[in-house]
Amino acid sequence: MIVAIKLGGSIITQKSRFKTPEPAAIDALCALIGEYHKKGVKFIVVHGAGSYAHIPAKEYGLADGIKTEEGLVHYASVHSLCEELSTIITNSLIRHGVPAISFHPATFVTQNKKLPVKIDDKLLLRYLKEGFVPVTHGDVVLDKSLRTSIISGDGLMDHFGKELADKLIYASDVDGLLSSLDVKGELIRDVTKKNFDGVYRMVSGSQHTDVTGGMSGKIKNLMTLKCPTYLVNGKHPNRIRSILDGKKDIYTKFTPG
Ligand code: IP8
Repeated sequence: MIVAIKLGGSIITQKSRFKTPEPAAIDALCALIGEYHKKGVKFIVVHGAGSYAHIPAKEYGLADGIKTEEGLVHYASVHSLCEELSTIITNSLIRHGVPAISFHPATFVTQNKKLPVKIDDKLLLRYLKEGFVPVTHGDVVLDKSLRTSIISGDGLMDHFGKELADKLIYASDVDGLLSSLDVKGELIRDVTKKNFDGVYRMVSGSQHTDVTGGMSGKIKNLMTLKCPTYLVNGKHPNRIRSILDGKKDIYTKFTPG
């Protein structure tokens, strides 16, 4: 079974404090990935950029590309921050016995008008086949029209969900998809073709600084994928266990088709 799991920026970092990782959450998630890797699950780990990149990317206006030569330096520094966070994740996975190899989208993805036109993942998939666990993340990338743009980890998850994954798991800081973001918000456990339109209308953007669209951006493509997608609270690793074991628990399952 191939599982693409996204470790959301809101759980692996403190999203409103620049460059602040959450070591306990990172360790717990990487331990869980280690446990199931040893049981034979083939993981592709995707992580968000959290407070490492969202804050400076917004400050420099990188979502709409770079317009000055100074922008090149901003682009490079945001990429470097993404790499820094990726190294933290990769090292944690390695500590848990996972042969994690980091792939940075700036070096294998190109976009046009903020949408991927080429995701050259041949080598990544070769590593997966060899038994490694590829790690990739939201990043800045070259863009045909805008010179540069941003790819969210969600864009990469969509790609793996269209190509080869059997399950997509998004671990964030919420229990799943909620009917509203206020206290009255109730968990929507199942999303199918039947109830999707109504569900989409209910969903508003993330409350945090997020240059790639938050929750509404996330669910848009889920019903076009080849496999189910699960939204789960990553602060409760047991719930991710339930997903991997095929058991019911607190999470939202999207079933396309
Ligand atoms: O946190 C965003 O990736 P995400 C990447 O997965 C940058 O949305 C550079 C802000």
